[in-house]
Amino acid sequence: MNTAVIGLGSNISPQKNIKAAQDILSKEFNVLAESKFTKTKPVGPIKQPDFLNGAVLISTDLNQQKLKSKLAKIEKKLGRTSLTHHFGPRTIDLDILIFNGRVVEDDFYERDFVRKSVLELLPDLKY
Ligand code: PH2
Ligand code: MG
Repeated sequence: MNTAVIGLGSNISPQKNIKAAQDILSKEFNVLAESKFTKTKPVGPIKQPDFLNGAVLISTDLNQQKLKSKLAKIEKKLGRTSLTHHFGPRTIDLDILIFNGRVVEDDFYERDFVRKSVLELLPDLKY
């Protein structure tokens, strides 16, 4: 069994889309804990609305690669398209931040709000 922290972010109807993503994640995975969700200023070069960001801790039998493709399917279901700009607005973004206690996403180091959500779920994480 593996554990993972998934980061959630949205700045298109964020309340609605974060709620929808939480509901799907709860159905599809064993959700062990959820962080607080907070409004954050957009990171990156594009002028766009504020985001709602947070994270959930799950356990899963899927390996990291399979988990990633399952998250991509959920993103698609929630209206994300391949045209979504790397830094642009999005209905939902689901990223694996931590897999089995290892940081696997640079946003953890680069974005304070990401690190804060993760440490809320895994206060003893070594990084
Ligand atoms: N995601 C982005 C680009 N900028 N800014 C905030 N505050 N939160 C995000 O989740 C975010 C962002 C692209 O993934
Ligand atoms: Mg992202």
